[in-house]
Amino acid sequence: MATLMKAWVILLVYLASGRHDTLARCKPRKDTCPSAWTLWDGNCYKATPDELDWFGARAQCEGIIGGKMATPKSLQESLFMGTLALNVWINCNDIQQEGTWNCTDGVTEIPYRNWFDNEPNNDGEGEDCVFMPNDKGNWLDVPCDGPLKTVCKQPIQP
Ligand SMILES: [Ca+2]
Ligand SMILES: [Ca+2]
Repeated sequence: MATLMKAWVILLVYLASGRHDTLARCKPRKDTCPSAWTLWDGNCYKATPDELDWFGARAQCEGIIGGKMATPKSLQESLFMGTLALNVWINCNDIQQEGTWNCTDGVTEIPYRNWFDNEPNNDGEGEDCVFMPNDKGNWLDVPCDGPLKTVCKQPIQP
């Protein structure tokens, strides 16, 4: 009984102190990204739930998930994306012209490249899509049929 009283006193002191308000105000703002998206450097990110071919993954970002299939602009962004999902498609292909890589975040062209040694090599019957397989952020060209997840990206909401 004494323990219960003590707990009540501690709770009342806590509530009276206003500390709970302070703690609430110190929480990171979550209203900048939609629920279940992760904020990183001014953009919101979310991994797709399903493993699909490259086109299906891109469509899943633009459809049910929202945002655009991401291409990292830096090693830092690649490593961040690796915390959401390993083994992902990124928004790069050389489908239009063999060897000319079209990399985009769905809005602007991305000049950043991080190929593994001896990649891209358009191996076998041709490899036109880009796979980021590990947490080091290196890229390989592979056939576009996967199936793999991807990471979707969108700007923070105003
Ligand atoms: Ca190719
Ligand atoms: Ca390759």
